[in-house]
Amino acid sequence: MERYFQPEIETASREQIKAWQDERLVKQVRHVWDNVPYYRKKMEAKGLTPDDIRSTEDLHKLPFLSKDDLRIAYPYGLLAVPLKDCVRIQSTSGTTGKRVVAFYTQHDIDLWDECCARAIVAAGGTNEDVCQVSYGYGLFTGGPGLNGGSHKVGCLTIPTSSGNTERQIMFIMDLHATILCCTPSYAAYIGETMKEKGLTPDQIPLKAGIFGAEAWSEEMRHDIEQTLGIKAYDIYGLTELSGPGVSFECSEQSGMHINEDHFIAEIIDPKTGEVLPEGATGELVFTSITKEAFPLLRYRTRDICTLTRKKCSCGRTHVKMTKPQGRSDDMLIIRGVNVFPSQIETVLLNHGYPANYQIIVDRVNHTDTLDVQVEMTPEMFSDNLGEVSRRQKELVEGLRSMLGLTAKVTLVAPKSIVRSEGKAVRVIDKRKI
Ligand code: DLL
Repeated sequence: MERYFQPEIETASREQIKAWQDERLVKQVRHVWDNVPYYRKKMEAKGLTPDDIRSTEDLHKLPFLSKDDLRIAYPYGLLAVPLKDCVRIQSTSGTTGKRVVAFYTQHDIDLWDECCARAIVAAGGTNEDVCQVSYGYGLFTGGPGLNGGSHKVGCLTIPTSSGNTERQIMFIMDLHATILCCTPSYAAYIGETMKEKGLTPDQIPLKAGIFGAEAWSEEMRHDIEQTLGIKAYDIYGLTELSGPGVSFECSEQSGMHINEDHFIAEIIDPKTGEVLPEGATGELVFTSITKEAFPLLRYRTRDICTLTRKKCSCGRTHVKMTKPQGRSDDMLIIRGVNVFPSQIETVLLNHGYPANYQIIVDRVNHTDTLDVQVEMTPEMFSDNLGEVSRRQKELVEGLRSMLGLTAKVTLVAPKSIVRSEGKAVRVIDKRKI
């Protein structure tokens, strides 16, 4: 039977969810107008006052916020409460420029922990579970977020943080960890290392994994589930909105429920900013309606995905988002063709390769080059050059039919691509350097 952390919220009627959103949005806009001069100026520039926002139907009138705004307002410019009311910051590295610094009141942390608790319960967690949190702790939100959620559920929490894989495995085995929380690339690495030690899925006490913070494909999910003998659940979030737990997967494992009592989601056309209808693919935009310290209105995530309100078999009524299919700013344009790293990953996994690869893009004689370095499994590794060349050709063909582009494929020895204990570095774009 499906269990919920907060059943009255997670299975509330659509009317109830809309009523919460309407009321909280109006209150939040007033809070931001009164306390954040930066945002007030942006509203004034559009000729808006809080009176113009009476319900979620008026949301589209508000200006967007982007990472650039966060940079300009760094560090305190978007803070909406006195500093004495804040108890924590978390931070994330931007691709360029200043780090993002997000602030929390104690109330903000409590709500964030609840969002993560919902994810853990959706993955089958109860107070009988032993939950190992192998996301990084510190400024990164992964460790603190899942740690807080695990406490709320009442799991025995093992705060290993990331790294030291031998010790991770020792704790999983010795303390009988049943839930593992980390990035999917680290989960794959832990699984690979356990396999090398001769541990079979039935010897591993884990039953579920809560993996997010980076893109991962269905094929990678399948591999991790097989190696560790678990069910692997996706979790999504971003520092600007709190951290992990903005949305999470349920037993249906087909998209992530957005915690709509805290976040209003919209999909927009990334080029024009126009709001797109349900079912359309575009950039995800969030408005946080319960955050006190760092409320963001219409924040552009750059993540590309689709929303659906189709009834979910788990009983939750909150809207679902697909796995982000890429980022509008991470999309590579190679010889004029849009390429998402996830497409390349899908081809590799479909051909039986592990998700250990690196994509190197360069420009030689004014032409873009795409070099995909792929690690072989120990079983594939061979001295037979003919065999290696056959495999390479097969992948070049697979990539051509997925991308419509010719890539160079280099097969490399097992374990020769550096492993990540946090988010994996998949793309090296030398054109920008
Ligand atoms: O990655 C928060 C998090 C921690 C989520 C642990 C899940 C688990 P940031 O470092 O600010 O926060 O990065 C946010 O990571 O805009 C997405 O592009 C990407 N991302 C997060 N979760 C997923 C996911 C955390 N499940 C950025 N699938 C977001 C794909 C994800 N991409």
